[in-house]
Amino acid sequence: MVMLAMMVAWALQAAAGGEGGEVVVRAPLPATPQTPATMVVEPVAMMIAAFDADGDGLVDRAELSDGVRRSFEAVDTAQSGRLRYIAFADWSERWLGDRNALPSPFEVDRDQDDQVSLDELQDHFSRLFARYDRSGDHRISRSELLTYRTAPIDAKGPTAGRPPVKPAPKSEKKRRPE
Ligand SMILES: [Ca+2]
Ligand SMILES: [Ca+2]
Repeated sequence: MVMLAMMVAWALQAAAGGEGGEVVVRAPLPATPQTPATMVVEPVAMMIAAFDADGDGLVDRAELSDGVRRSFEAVDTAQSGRLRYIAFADWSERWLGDRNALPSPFEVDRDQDDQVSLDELQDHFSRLFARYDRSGDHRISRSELLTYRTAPIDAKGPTAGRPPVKPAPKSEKKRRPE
């Protein structure tokens, strides 16, 4: 009984920070200047990065086309060779993270038959490859997949205006008919 009382007393003392101990209250660290997140990765760039099959951190064209084909076949479970727009949205959600991520099916479906074929998808990614491969060494590095944002997100998204050709007009507000 005495032992228990001593233990309780010791526990209370310990909880109080010890005899004569100072209770140190740490203030939050001084606020550091907020730096805007200027390095971002577009959904399609995330997908391309994941195509690196041999783990060298670079994506070459063979890895790209293999990866595109695998992504297509994973969604085209009926092996029809075509994705209707709903199926394309499934493809987008699975590989780009969102049904509305770019590229849109309208961009990819070049012959506008309301279906995206594997060839059309390969063709689109081939053009993306050429755009991302800024150094022209036929491999895409992670640094080439980064996007540096110094301005608000361009509504045109990842497949347009990279790199910016000209400064965007200050205001893109819709003009109302007078
Ligand atoms: Ca690689
Ligand atoms: Ca098509």
